Amino acid sequence: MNRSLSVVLAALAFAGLAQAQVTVGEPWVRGTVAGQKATGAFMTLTSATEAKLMSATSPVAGVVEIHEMSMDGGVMRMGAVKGGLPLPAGKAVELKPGGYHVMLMDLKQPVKAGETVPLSLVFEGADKKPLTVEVKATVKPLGAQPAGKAKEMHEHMHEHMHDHKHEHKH
Ligand SMILES: [Cu+2]
Repeated sequence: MNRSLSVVLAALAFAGLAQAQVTVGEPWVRGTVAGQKATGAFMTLTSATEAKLMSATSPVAGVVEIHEMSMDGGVMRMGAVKGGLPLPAGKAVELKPGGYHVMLMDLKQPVKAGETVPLSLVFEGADKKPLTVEVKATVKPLGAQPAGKAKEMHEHMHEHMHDHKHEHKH
């Protein structure tokens, strides 16, 4: 083996050890109806080493943000997570309705149940190097219970209103 090749291999081995490793469990996206411009993507993130979810992109959305929902004086608010979503080493962090989520905005088309939505998730480990993980999220129907159509619509309207409350700073 010549000298320069062994140097390259050593560098690769080092990069492999230092880079963050993140497992993405059960990614899904909430389905939308015609005219709806925003929805959420949910999943479980587990990083082997301490890391942060910094950003995400998707071909179906013009703008993607990492959001958190919180109660503020009895009012549900959501907004962008500043400085990235922290992922402690070896601990599963759940992105779920009512909590952290990946917000897909400026949707280019409705996303329908049964389809898959590609997402590129960008993480940053302690080494500050970006790590991109590609996932395919399954689209789930808007409301789960088939009996509650009216309720479903009601809930949907609420969500829609929440969507419009986003502070867009383009
Ligand atoms: Cu949101």
